Amino acid sequence: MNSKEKLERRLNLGLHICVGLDTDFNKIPKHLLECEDPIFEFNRRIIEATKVSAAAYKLNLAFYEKEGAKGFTSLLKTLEIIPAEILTIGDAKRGDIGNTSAMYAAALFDHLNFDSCTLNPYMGVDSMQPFLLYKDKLHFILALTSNPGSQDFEKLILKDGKFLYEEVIEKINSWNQFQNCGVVFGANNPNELERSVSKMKDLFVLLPGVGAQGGSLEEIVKIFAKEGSNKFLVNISRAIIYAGSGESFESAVSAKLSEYNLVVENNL
Ligand code: OMP
Repeated sequence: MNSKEKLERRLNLGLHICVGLDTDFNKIPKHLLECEDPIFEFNRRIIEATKVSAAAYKLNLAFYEKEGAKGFTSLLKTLEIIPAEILTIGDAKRGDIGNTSAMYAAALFDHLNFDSCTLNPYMGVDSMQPFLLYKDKLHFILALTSNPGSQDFEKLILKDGKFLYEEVIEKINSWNQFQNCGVVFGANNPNELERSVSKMKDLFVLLPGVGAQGGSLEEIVKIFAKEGSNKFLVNISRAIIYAGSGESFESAVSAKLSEYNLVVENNL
């Protein structure tokens, strides 16, 4: 099963929430700190509590790199226990000159064996190509991000009146010859999403920004439902993984995911 098939299977089951394993050592419940590898143990319990109804898992590499060599071990161990049928996203927003991008791609796909990644398109097509040549993987490329600074460049208006992020979406469509491209679109930009959704119908859309960043899941789902598209994946990290505290935090985590899944179901 390639990455696209993995994702499609879950989306076709009505599962659209990607659990973000952005594990911050300082936020791990105290009773796990005695374990040999608290980050891995926290992730293991989150995965157990969510694997039936998560659409995917996104691991932002920053949270693991921050812990040095130990963090890298936690990352590898976590990837080993994610069920093979669930899409994994390596979020490192890569993109560099071609030969460097080839190394980044090999690290994410050959070594870590992620199913997909996030990419920053600022350096243009040759910085994306080494990734896109991994035809069986999925590549989520930043268009309009969820942070306030998205105004600085992504919202610049080009000579033809288009926003820069709209031009990026056009480019991503032209780079999608192997049907292995996706777009990253901040969930807290519903008006812009409404304008762009029809231009992304051949692309999987990864939407971070619900939960801690305040985006409305309901609004997002309604926009895709109106468009008749189910190619969307909403990433939620902090609001799910830190939903509980204390010894039985897992039950709060699984309840939170069910709550979000219900919002999706009610608005599709
Ligand atoms: P929470 O705000 O805790 O749900 O985490 C959001 C996750 O999505 C983090 O890993 C961010 O790095 C990532 N993200 C954004 O928040 N905004 C974006 O525009 C793009 C991403 C991303 O590429 O995943």
